[in-house]
Amino acid sequence: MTNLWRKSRSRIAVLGVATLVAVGTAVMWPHAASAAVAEGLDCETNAQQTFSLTAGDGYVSTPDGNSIYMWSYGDSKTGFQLPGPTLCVTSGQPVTVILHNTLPEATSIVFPGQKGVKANGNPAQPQFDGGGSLSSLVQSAVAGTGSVTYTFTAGSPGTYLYESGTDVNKQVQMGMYGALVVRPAGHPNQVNDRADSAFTAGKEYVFLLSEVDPAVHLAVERNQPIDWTTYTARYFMINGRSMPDTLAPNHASWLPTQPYGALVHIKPYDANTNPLPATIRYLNAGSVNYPFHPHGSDERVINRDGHALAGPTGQDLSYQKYDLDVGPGQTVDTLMDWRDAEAWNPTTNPIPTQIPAITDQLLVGTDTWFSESGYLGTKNALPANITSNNECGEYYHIAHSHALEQSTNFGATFGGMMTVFRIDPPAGCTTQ
Ligand SMILES: [Cu+2]
Repeated sequence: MTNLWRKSRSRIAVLGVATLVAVGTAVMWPHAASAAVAEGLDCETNAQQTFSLTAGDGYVSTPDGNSIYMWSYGDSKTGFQLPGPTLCVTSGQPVTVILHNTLPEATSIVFPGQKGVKANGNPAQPQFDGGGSLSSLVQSAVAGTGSVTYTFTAGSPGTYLYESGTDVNKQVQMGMYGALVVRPAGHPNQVNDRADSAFTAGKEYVFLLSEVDPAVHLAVERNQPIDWTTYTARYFMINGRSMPDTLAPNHASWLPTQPYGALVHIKPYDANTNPLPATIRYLNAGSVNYPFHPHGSDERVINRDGHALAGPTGQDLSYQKYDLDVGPGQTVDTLMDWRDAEAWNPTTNPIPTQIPAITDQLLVGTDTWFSESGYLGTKNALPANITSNNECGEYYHIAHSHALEQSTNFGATFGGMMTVFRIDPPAGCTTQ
């Protein structure tokens, strides 16, 4: 993944992310540590659809050097991670989630959108204390050593949050959330039961969006009261990472508790060689809307909150959208392809591009931060001993929250809820 990472940050450098350049040039990026999936959705799955999660605490890092105390659902075998594992199941099949609690207070899991959830065999339902006040939206596991087993039959195909149902404001802010992907039975490479929701196998991405007010986390870490009247989110995350960490591969060794990257990597549509789109599944675990968009192209919204956008007799109600408003608690599933492949063809779009004079190029070591092509075109000759940032003619588009304060790291632009979409040439990239 070294080249991918280096090339990704190169394009961002063009956009003026000075801190990213500084970080990138100072470090030799190691390869991902034995990652099963280096890019895109990294499912936790098994034939029994039985998962063991441990609610616990740990730290995540932010690109500005901060370290944030968090709570999360870790895989019981591998420990704390943010967000919780992405659980992939098949619609109509039974699911079991065993929650172990190591936190200093009771916690639980709610599965919004799933029907007939049971907790230790009883219907999942709100809990009240002796005074009649709501204590939890669902049966919880007691502090320290408690456990509870949730069971349900996976509902309609799509994407769902799972998150804490206990002291929700605090615990979800602290990081108690994850993604649940429900696949249509017999069609693992469709988003829903409709044939037109098919995507290219492996070109599947989850963007779990969230935010952090570090003051809340510091108060919890120090066992002090939380002052919600001053709540101000300072970090904005995709899959528990902020830009530029969003570009690093899954299981990057330097982000040991933040295993999921958020770089989308696709090829242009081609009727013969690449007829299917990629799918990107958005989830909002935060408290405000996240208006997310990639530059350069729309996405097709095909599912909301785990339901296909279809009329009563199967009419296709999906729609093309540039700016995806993902509301708190909502999920939005999209298809993304790239249709202007003609621009790649130098015989039909022979726009010449010139490499600037060497003195006009920003050179760092043997890298150049200049893309040397203004369109999705062929690769031009480069000066000797120079590594370009589109070595095979690939291209990068930024993708981010258009509420621009959400594209910052503690106020420093650019960062936060931001990543890139990488588009490879139709023939693919042999160098990466
Ligand atoms: Cu934008």
